[in-house]
Amino acid sequence: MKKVVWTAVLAVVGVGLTAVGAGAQQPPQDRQQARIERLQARQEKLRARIEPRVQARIDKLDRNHDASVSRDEWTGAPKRFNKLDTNRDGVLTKDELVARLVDRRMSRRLRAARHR
Ligand SMILES: [Ca+2]
Ligand SMILES: [Ca+2]
Repeated sequence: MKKVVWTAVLAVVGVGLTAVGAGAQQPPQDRQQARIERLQARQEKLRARIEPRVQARIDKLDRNHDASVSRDEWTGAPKRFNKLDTNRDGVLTKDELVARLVDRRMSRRLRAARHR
């Protein structure tokens, strides 16, 4: 009788441990994918937060109202303009500025997650 009870207990514990183990044993690539997706969601949130601020700054500087900031409209340091003008076309657009700002904040986190 006692032996039967112990066998039942061990079986239940065994099943329990297997279930716990299966939960924790998500394949590494799935965990990595989930982490990257979380970071991408955060990136989207960051973009949504940054965009209005960039737009406000462009509106302030954009004297000819062509939705971009040319070199002669720029009031900051020329060196800074060059850094921000990532496609080197001589104007700063909202997309360009937002992409750069988001990228600068996120790229380190994303890179770290990909190489984990
Ligand atoms: Ca302009
Ligand atoms: Ca540009």
